Amino acid sequence: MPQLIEKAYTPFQKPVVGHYLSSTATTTTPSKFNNIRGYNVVNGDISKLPLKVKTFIEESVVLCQPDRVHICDGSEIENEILIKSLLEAKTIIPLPKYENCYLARTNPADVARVESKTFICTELREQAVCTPRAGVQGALGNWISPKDYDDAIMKRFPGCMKGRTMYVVPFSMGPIGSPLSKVGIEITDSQYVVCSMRIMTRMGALVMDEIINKSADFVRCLHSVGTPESGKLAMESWPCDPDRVIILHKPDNNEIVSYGSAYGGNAILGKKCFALRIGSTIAQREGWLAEHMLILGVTCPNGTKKYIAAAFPSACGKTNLAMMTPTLPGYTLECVGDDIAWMKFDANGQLRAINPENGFFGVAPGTSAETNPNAMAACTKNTIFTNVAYTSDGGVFWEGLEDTIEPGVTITDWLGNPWELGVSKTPAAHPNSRFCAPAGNCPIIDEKWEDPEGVPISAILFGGRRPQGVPLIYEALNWQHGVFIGSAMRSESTAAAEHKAKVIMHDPMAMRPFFGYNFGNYLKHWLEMEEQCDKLGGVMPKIFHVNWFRKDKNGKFLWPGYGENSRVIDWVLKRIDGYHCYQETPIGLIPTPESLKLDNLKSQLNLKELFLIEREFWLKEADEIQTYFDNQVGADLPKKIQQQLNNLKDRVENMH
Ligand code: OXD
Ligand code: MN
Repeated sequence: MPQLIEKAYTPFQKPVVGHYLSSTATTTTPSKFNNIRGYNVVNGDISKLPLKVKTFIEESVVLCQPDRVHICDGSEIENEILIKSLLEAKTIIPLPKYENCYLARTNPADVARVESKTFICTELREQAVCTPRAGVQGALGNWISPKDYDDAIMKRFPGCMKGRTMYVVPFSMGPIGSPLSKVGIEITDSQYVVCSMRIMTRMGALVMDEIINKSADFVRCLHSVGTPESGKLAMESWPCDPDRVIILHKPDNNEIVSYGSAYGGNAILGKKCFALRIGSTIAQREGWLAEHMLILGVTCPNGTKKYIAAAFPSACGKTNLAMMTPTLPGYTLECVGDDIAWMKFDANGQLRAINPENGFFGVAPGTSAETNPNAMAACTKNTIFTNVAYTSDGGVFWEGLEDTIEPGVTITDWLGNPWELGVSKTPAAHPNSRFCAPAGNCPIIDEKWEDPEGVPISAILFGGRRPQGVPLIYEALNWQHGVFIGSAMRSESTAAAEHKAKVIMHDPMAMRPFFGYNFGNYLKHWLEMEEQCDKLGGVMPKIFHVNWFRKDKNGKFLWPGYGENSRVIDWVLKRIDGYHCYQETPIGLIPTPESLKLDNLKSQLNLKELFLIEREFWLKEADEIQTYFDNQVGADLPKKIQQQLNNLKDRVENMH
C-alpha cells in the first residue's frame, strides 16, 4: 500500500515537542532522528531500521514522551525480563501449579471490549458505516471524522507515556512470509500487552527483518494505557483511563490508535483492530475475506479430510467447536484457529484460509475437562490468564471448574476477595475472563495450521445463540442465500463487550463489532466473491446455519452440544460430498431424519422440536430482519440481499 509511505501521518504532525527531544527535532525531519538528544533507546538499534519505521517511532516519541524506548526482539530473555517486571508491579501473580503461567487482574473498570468507544475514521461517514433511518441510532459501527480523530488523539496522547517505557512491537498476522500474512508494529506502554502480543502473534526480530528486507509495509498501531486526567491511577498495578477510552481506526492509512484500556481486543491490537477491522478493509481492496471465524479440520472414518470455517459471535463457543472431541467414532478433528480467518482464492478458485493469530484468547468460564479438554491442556504452560479466580494451591478457578477443587483448597475471586464454593453469591471469575495461550500448545493443533498457503475451505457455518425457533442446522440454497443468512444472523448478547442485558441482538456475519467499512459494501464484497471464484473455475464453499442453543418450553437445551456437534459436522461433510440427504423447508435445507447420525446419543432427543420450523416464528423473524435492514442498512443494502429476504418471506407465507 504505497500511499502509506507517501501519505503524511496526519495525527502526529502537530507541533508537539517532546520533553526528551531537542527542540529542533520535528516529525518532518526524519534525517535528524539519530541525532535527537536524550532519546533513550534501551533495547534495539534504531539506526538499522527503515526510515518509515524510524519515522513512526519518532512521531510516537514526540507525541507520547516516554522515558525510554525498547524495540522488542521477541526473545525468551526479553520475555523473562518483562514478566519479572510485571510480577514486581503486581500486575500479574505466578501460578506455580502450571509451567510459566500467570494471572493478571485488571482494574474492574477495564474488563471487556468497549464497542461504544470504537471508531472508524474515513473522509465520508458513508465509507465507514451505513446510513440508518432518520432518528435511529446506528448499530453497525461508529464513524469519526478526520478532524475529530486528530482531536481525540491530541486530547489524550501528548505526554501520555511520561515516566514509562515505550515498547515497539513488530508482529506478523499469519505465518511470517506467507503470501496471506500482513505485518504490523504496535507501539505500547504496557508490558502486559507486549507479553500478550508475543503469545497472540508472531512477534519480534524476524518480523522486523521481514519489514527491513522486503520493505514490507506495516499497519501502524499506537497504544497507550493512558492516565486519568486527574493524574491519579485508580490501580497502580493496572494503569488505564476508563473514562477516556477510545479505539480508533483509519483504514486509508492502515492505522490504529488505542487509548485508555489494556484489555484484550482494546489493546492487543493485532487481534480485532488489525485482523478484523483494518483487515476487512485491506481484504476488500485486495479481493479476499477477513472474518470472525474459527477454522477446523475434520477427518472422517474413510480418511478424507475437509476444512470448515465457522462464524459465531463472541463467547458463543467458537473455541469449543474449533477444539471439539468428536463423539462419533472414527472422526478426528483438528484445530487451525478459534477466532479469525483470512480467506483468499488460490489460482484454481479454491478458497484457502489462514489463522492470522498465534494464540487463543479464549473465554475461561465454562471451559473445563468436560467441555473442552484441549483448551484446558493448551493453557497449562506459557499462558497468561486475566480476571479468573485463583486457588491456594497455585492454580486457576472459574465457573465450570467446580469439580477440580481439592479438599482444603481455598479460592480468591478475580477481585482478590475470598470466595467460597456454594456460598459466595458473586461469580468467582469475571464472565469475560480469559486465557491467553500459545496455539502450538493445543494437543490437536492441525499439522497445516502454519501452512503459508492456508487450508482449503469446503464449508462456512454461521450460527448464534438462538433459544427459540431456529433449527439445529439448515443449509443455504446457494451462495447468495448463504450471504443473506449471514447478514441476518442474530444471537443472545454475551459478556465479551459492554452489553449487559441478555437480549437477542443482530450480529451480522458475527462481525457487528468488527466491520472496518460500510456493512452494505461488505455484503457486496461477499456477493462478488462468487464471481471471482467462477472466473477462476472454482467451487464456492457451501454455507450452513447452526444453532446449538435451542431450548424447550422448560428452558432446557434441546441439543447436548460440544462433542455431539460432530454429528452435525458429519451431515455437513455428506452435503459437501454431494449426498442427497436433505429435505427442503422455507428457510433452507435440513437433514432427512435418517441422514443425521444419532446412534448412541446419550441424551434423549426431541428431534421434532429441534428441527421445528414454525410459520409464525419465521414470519416474525423475517419482519424483524426487514426492520433491521430498513433501520440500520437502508439504501446501502445490496438488492440481491433484499431479494433473498423477499424470497424467504414468500416461502414462509406459503408454508402450511
Ligand atoms: C474475542 C471477542 O475476544 O470476540 O474474541 O470478543
Ligand atoms: Mn472473537
